[in-house]
Amino acid sequence: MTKKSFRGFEFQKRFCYNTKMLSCFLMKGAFMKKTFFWVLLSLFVFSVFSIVLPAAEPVKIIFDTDIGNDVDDVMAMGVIHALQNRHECELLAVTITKDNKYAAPMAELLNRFYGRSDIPVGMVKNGVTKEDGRYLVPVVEAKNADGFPVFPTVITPENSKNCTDAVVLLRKVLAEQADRSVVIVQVGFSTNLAGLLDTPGDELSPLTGKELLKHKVTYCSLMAGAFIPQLAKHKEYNIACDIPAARKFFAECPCPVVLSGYEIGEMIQSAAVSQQNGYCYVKNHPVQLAYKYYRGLENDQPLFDLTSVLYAVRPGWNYFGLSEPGNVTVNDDATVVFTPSENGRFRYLTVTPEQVAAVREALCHLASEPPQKQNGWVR
Ligand SMILES: [Ca+2]
Repeated sequence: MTKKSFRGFEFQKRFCYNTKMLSCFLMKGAFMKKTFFWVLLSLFVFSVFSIVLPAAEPVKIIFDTDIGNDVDDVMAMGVIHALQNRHECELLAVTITKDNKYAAPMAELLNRFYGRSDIPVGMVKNGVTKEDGRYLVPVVEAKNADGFPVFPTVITPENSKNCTDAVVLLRKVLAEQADRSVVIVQVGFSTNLAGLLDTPGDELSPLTGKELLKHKVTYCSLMAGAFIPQLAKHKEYNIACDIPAARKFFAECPCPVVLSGYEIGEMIQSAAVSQQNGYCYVKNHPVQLAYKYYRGLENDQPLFDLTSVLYAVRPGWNYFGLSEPGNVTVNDDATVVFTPSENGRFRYLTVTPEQVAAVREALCHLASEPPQKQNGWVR
């Protein structure tokens, strides 16, 4: 190659390079413009939808429980706390229908374990099922090798009789909430809610208990009754333990009620393997310990109460089907009768085999999810 042809080649090469750079620059500019356009459009759409579709508010829950009888109440509290970690619900209060001095410490112990020791706990007055049951005493009284409690609590078996009356706490919490903003999850007896129905207006609220239920509560999610023909004679425990309260509540409750019947929990059982392995992120886990004393870690457990929590917080997730509306009457022998009615306030849950699998998976994960924060009281 001559010097001249080399220069010509160099010029050609440089020209090509400059042209390439220029086209790159122009393309980059176009790309930048395009990107900028899409960013602007996304921001616009986002801001419009932020105004039109505000973020879903957490579901405000009151958890009314006979904690200390079956262990599913304990697991249900684990589910509530896991859903609160996701900002899907807010636990306003726990009200207890098991009249035992270890029940309120157990509820506080769980709230404290999940970092929410300030949630108020109310105790039933003159309630039923006074016996200790299988797990309350060994969990509440659990001690470390140094003799200190594994799960220290402010409410103790000795002072739990001084807890706020559950009916008073229901009135107080409901009075403080906006209209139609609360879901009551009742997974024990109807003692407290029947008591609430009887209350007149007072210094907490001019509204009667019935009016508080009507105005403040969106609906009640109950684990109670049985709704398949094969269980027509079944005397479901939550009804049978306080039949007068159930009859009163079912007859007079002014707000809608969704029922998880006995058949739902029976169909949806936790896997024992979840209990054996899912809770091992901490040396002493109160849910696992209660399960061990009640059911034994090698055994499966029906997830009765957990289904009522799941429906209350995620009603639109297609975990369950719903019956047609109707009315429910409670017979003297604790059996229930559902009568379809267009204007009925009651519906009950149904499940397909596919839904059983999905609900079991969701509940096993949620019940065993680690707390987001701990307050250092678990040793
Ligand atoms: Ca229960």
